[in-house]
Formats: sequence, structure tokens, C-alpha cells
Amino acid sequence: MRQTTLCFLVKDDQVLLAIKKRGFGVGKWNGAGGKVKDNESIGIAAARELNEEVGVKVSPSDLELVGTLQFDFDGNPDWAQRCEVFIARHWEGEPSESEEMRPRWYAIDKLPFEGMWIDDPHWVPLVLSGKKISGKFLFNKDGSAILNFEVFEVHP
Ligand code: 6OG
Repeated sequence: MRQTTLCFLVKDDQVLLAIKKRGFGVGKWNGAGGKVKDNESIGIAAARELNEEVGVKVSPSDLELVGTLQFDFDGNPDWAQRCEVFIARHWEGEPSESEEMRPRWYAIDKLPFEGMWIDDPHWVPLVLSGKKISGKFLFNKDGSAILNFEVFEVHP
């Protein structure tokens, strides 16, 4: 199973989302992130993806783990992934466009859900309001519908 990262940069009441220009989730607004490589820690992977995708430098110690999600796709095990979700409030550099993503700031209370993954309304507002969560989503084969899901608030 793939292990992935997803990170939201947060500044005051805004969050950085970026539209995916290619690959998995193309055309969707999301945080920056991607696959954890062999022999890479999850924090190092999250920082690397932020640098590659939106051009900012984040120290892994400035990444706050806010969620753990399991995504499964019915009849499509190749897409299954476990995703660790982070928030960062400190970084170096201005977010900028890369070959993979085009970033933009959104007000946290005006997220573009119609252009995001369909699971996002069930958990993104929770983590952006300071909660920590754990969840599982089962999608249909192509990810266009949620067959069932659960999201719990975690109290570490
Ligand atoms: P690459 O395949 O580009 O990594 N991701 C999801 N994010 C949300 N919000 N919802 C989903 O529902 C997702 N499935 C995957 C994790 C994929 C990137 O996309 C995220 C990674 O940041 C199904 O290497």
C-alpha cells in the first residue's frame, strides 16, 4: 500500500491549496504532498513534496500531524493509500507554481469544495479548525463516489 503525505500551509485565516496539473487527482485543489519514498521518513517526505510542488522550505519539526486517513477504491487496490495530513505555519520562501501544481491562498471559511476531492468536506474543515482526526474512506473504482466512510476526532 502506498504511504502518502498531504500538507496545508496556514497563514492567519487562509490556507494554501494548489491545483494538480498532472497525475493522480489532476484538476483538483488540494494541499501539497505525494508518495513517501523507500527509506524516507514521513516528515522528510512531506517537506520534500512541499519544496518540489509549491517551492517552499519547511523544517520537518514545523509540520504538525493533524490526521491519518485511509483511502480505498473498490476493485482498484493499486490506488489504495494511507495518507498522513500535516499543517505548517512556518516556512521559508513564497509559494510558487511548479510543473506539478499551481498554488493559491483561500479563506478557510470559503474552501472550493466543488473543485476538491469529494472526501474533503468531511475532514478538511475539522483539521483547519484545530482538530486532529483519523478516518477511512471507501470510494468506487474511479473515486467519483464515496461508498462509505468514517471520521473520528482523535484526542492525543
Ligand atoms: P501522488 O500520487 O501525486 O500523491 N490524495 C488525496 N487527497 C485528498 N484530499 N483526498 C483524496 O481522496 C486523496 N487521495 C490522494 C495524497 C497523491 C496526493 O494526493 C493526496 C497525496 O498528497 C481520495 O504522489
